[in-house]
Amino acid sequence: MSDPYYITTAIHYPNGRPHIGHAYEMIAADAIARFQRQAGRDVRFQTGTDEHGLKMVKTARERDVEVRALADEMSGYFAEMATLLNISCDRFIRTVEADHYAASQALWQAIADAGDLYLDRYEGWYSVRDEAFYEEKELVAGADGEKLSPQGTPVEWTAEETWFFRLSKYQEPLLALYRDHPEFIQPDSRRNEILRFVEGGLTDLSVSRTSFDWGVPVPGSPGHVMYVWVDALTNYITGAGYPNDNDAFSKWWPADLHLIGKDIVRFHAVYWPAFLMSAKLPLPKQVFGHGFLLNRGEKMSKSVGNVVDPIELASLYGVDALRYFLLRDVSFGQDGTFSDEAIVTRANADLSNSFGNLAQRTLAFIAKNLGGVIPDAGRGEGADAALLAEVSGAATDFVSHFGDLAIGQAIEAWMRGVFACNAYIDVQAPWALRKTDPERMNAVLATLVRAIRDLAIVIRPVVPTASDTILDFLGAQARDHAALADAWSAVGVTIAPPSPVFPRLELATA
Ligand code: ME8
Repeated sequence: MSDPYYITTAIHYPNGRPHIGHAYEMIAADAIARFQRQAGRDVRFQTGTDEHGLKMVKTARERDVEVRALADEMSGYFAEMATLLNISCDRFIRTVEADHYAASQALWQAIADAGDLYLDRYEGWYSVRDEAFYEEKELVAGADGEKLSPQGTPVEWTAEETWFFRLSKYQEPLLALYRDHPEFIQPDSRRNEILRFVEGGLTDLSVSRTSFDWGVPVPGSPGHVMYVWVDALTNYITGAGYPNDNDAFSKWWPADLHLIGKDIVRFHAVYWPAFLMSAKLPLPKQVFGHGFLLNRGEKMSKSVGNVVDPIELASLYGVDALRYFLLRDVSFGQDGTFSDEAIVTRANADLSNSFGNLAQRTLAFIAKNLGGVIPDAGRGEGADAALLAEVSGAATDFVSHFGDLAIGQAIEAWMRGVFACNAYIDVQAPWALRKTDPERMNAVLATLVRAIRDLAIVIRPVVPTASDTILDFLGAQARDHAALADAWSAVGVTIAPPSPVFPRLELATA
């Protein structure tokens, strides 16, 4: 039976090449998508690029290229990055695509039909970098006394005729949503921020632009294009088949999870549900605002020159090591810091020295001493059952923490299983048993093979390539969580001499 699970990332502005923050979000969403697939869910996973708006227009102007050419080029880098990082998305959406225009216009029409749009003159502060309007009271003063957005970006005074959305009408329904569904905005710290913002009162939102034309045309209103956030948010329903594919839409919508960064929670937790309420469409089940990645504790910015290219990091240290580091060391939901040293230290400690070494020495031992044939369990002892129980407990804890999006904790639980295996192998010393008690040696090896298989299945959403390599060595077919409870044994499977799956990393020097 199909049990759909629809997960999305934010769609990224292709006004420059992707940076490590974009990679982080895709990797986290990918691990969640893979986890849900292994848990037996029918998963749809969408990521992509958000190509309209003034920010794109201005960047194109600065570079003296056509906006569409800029979008095509940069979007290509994001798609390339997704492939390189092993992102298992079902659709990489671009907001310039025809079905996305159709979905945006249909949503607009539904909101208009609800009587929630009116024409007026907009005057106020706008940040092109954030593509956001701010009220005077939200602005902060910069170093030279200039006005800045609460995100620290420049703002400019804008005045034009635009369509307005009656956001104020949705203040109470939104507060009721947050109250009745505390899980709607997570983590709780972000929920509190949004609660305070909405309790402070909502003003109607300017949702079209007339000063430029790089956007989705407003139906029946020549000269107006949609405010970029209206069409951007709509990407989530475009990908689910809105408005024409009813089967797909009823299967995938509402989304289970919008995974986004903390700077854009307001758009997802206030504007988006309000648009959907107005159009009488179901609301997503959860918006999760992850933290920001900092380079050695510092915010990354072009002017500081500390923006890191994720492709370069992946090519230096490997995709799996990078994925593992980001998901293990950054407490999911909070800001986290990275450095080459931290990546190398973590990957070597957990992957090379612990899990990799466990798999390598067990499989190489079987290859060398048993002609690669995985032995029968032979004479089992209490220690064997105890180890398998510990590994099974670690797997259960992993699944439960991961399900709650406590990803770092989930990985810690998995490491407990790895440590238990390494302690067991040292105590049981199969290399000594080879001469003194080969039957007992067989039992130890069979136990280890079973434990390694289960640990490889569990960590697979995080390090998919390495886990599959280990499982291939073992001739293990099933890779779903259901397999953890089966009676699998690899008795009689012949393994080739393995090569290290997690090579020891050296710090790259600039
Ligand atoms: O905001 N660490 O696009 P974007 C972690 N197009 N995440 C980061 C980050 C960092 N240092 N920097 C950015 C947009 N992000 C809109 C979204 S969705 C309908 C439209 C995250 O390219 C950021 O929080 O500026 C966001 O979730 C994503 O990268 C894309 O950011």
